[in-house]
Amino acid sequence: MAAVIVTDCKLYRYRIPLVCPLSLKSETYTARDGLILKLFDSEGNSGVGEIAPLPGYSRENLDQAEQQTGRLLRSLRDSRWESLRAIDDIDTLVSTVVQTSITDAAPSVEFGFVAALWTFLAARNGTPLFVGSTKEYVSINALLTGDEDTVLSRAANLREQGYTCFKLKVGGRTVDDDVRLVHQLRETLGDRCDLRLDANRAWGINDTLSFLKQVALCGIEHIEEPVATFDFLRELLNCGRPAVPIALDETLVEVGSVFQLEKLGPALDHVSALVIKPTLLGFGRAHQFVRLARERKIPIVISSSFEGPVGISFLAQMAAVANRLDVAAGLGTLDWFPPQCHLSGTECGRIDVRSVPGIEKLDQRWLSEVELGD
Ligand code: OSB
Ligand code: MG
Repeated sequence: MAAVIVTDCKLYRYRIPLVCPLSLKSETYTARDGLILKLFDSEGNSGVGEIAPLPGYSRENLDQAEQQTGRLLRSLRDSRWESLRAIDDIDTLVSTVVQTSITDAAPSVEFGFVAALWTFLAARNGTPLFVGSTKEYVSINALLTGDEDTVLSRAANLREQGYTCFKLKVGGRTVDDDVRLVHQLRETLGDRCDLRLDANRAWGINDTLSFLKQVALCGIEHIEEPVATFDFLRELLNCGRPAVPIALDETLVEVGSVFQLEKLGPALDHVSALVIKPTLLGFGRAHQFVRLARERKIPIVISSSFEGPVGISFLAQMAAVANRLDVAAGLGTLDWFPPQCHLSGTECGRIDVRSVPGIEKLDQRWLSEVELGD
């Protein structure tokens, strides 16, 4: 097999207008900005990856990501991609990437590079992206945000369309209002749908215990990140099995490694799911958390950071192989994007993973090529 696999690359900036405003931490956005990386060989094979730091969540901003990507591409071009030889499985890909400077890049940059390399290799070898994946579809949860009326009417509509898993953001109202909304939502959904909650670390221990007790009979699959700090989390999990199963999301980004997470000690036994966001963690660290979850038989929820269709379709492929059973992925965020960006199946609560759509999902007018220089 030839040692040099990539002969050319292109980098694009995109700005995709959103169909409804996206409120993140302190700001509201009407468009999503990011980068698309494309790799080519001389035989016409190509791979594509998305690099889209999320404002308020990623430590790197888009300008930094773009500069890092340009530097990496130039240094890899100089080494003529010698370090990236024939790679045929995910562990080899990860360990090969670790030998390059890609591994030191910001998480969103590393994730986009791995996706581009991985889709490139699959195209060149004519193999499916993740060999061993037998699923045709991955279920996704609908994300419910906004005021009570919006939440309840959207939930009813999406349930009609075929969604069977829903995730409600809590923590932005009083505890009493959140409790009431969860009960109303359960009534709207009936008892055949899965319902997840996400508090994004809104509460202290007392509010959390009070909330969990009051929704304990609502059949909640899990609640992400109820408490504000790692120490509170350990304390909560050490109170015994919580009234509602607990899932970790921000904690994984904060601790950054399996080693640090294991400092939860026996409290880790009371964690019911890991929500894994590869754009925020980087692919390598996401992969480590996937392995930990598999070892411990904890369900894995591969989740988005509001990537566009290129990023989401790669994440859906990851979700298809992460769990043995179908665990709904947190990939319902294309609802914020124009219909052209939607992936096949998303209209009824799942993503078709038999094909991996690429850059053709993006309108030319949203793209501008970045000059890479010498
Ligand atoms: O709080 O889980 C979150 C997206 C970006 C940043 C933070 C979060 C999210 C999501 C993604 O909720 C969608 C999902 O997990 O269903
Ligand atoms: Mg979350």
